[in-house]
Amino acid sequence: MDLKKLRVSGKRLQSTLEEMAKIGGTAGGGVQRLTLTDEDRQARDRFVKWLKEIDCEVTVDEMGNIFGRRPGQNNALPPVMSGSHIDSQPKGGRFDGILGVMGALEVMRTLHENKVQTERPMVIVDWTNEEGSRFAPAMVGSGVWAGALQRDWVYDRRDITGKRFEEELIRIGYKGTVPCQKFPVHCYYEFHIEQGPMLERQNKRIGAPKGILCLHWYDIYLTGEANQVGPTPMDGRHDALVAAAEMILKVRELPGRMGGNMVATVGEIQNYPNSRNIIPDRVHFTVDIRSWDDDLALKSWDLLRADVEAIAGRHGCPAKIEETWRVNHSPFDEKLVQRVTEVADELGYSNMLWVSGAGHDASYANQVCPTAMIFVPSIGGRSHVEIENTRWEDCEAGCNVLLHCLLKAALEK
Ligand code: HGY
Ligand code: MN
Ligand code: MN
Repeated sequence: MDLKKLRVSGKRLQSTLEEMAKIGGTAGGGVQRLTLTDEDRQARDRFVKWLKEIDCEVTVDEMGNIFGRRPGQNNALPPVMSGSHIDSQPKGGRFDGILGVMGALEVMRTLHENKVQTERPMVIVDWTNEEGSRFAPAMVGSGVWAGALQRDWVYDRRDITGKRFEEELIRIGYKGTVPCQKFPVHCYYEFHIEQGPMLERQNKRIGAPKGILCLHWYDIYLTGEANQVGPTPMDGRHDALVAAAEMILKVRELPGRMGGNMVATVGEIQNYPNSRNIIPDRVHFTVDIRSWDDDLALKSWDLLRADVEAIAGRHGCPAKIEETWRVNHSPFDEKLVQRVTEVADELGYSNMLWVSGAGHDASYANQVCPTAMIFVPSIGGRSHVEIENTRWEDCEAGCNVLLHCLLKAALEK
């Protein structure tokens, strides 16, 4: 058969995604499939069932990463790998992560039904806890696999209710026995929505990111002094929430102070005791800094840290600062990136080079093997929201690019 003519089934990809969107589906049309919850388990079980239907050998490692392996003619060769994540944000979208896992599944289904024999074995992966929303930090499954994060440190992470990562992994039945450690991989492609406005603005169907920004995550804990709001004079208060508010504005000003080329965000905050007639005495908030320039990001943190300490001192609210997690910016393999644009051209899809502001497991895969990603447009540039949406024809187009990028790689001796 002329493999160049091979195409995925857009209809089957759509129905697979629609079926997955029902697991943890929210009233607002998004999904809530937080990592290591029952919804995550249900989706994992469904994925494993589908892998077995196409005769993939399924393994689960000690971080709960699920690998589905399709043999090639020469199984001694390192495999070609593709995947993403099944977990979602608390009120996330129906495409973030799951498109990459179901897209890779659709590629394997297409090869299976056409009895395509590849030279190399092929592996699909669902990485555990890419989002880092329930258990911080993000991308821990791929991070431990790549040797960048320590398994036991991740095992001890707790969610906001105090539940421990390892116990939740055991509870959903996905703490596998296979050691979570890197193995030789020929190359890794990740298919994902852009999660930004650029492809739509430029009217391009396929994005080929040259890499991913660095992601630096910090946690700041402030301790003030609670008291009755009425009798307590304004001066002399140790109001942790006011201190936090001043710090949060410093985060917002940071990119401007650094001359741009970075973003900085406070996305999460807890305020205690959070009662309208008690001066807050404890606040926790997060800081997310991203840039293509790792040093700029680090310099910006030095500035911000000094601001936090000065404001904390002024309000008499001592700050405990956790430098929680850093992953460097990840420039992808140029030849693999070029293959994305070449395949898109061959298939007649408009395309452009880009850079990913969103973090992905590809950041860690890139530390182990040649890596690249394939983007499709996010309608309105929205993501991490229930209205996250991508046109089905774009999902199909991106999946066809994934099919032929993986096929070219899997036919390499
Ligand atoms: O934070 C990110 O960009 C990804 O969604 N984990
Ligand atoms: Mn994602
Ligand atoms: Mn995400």
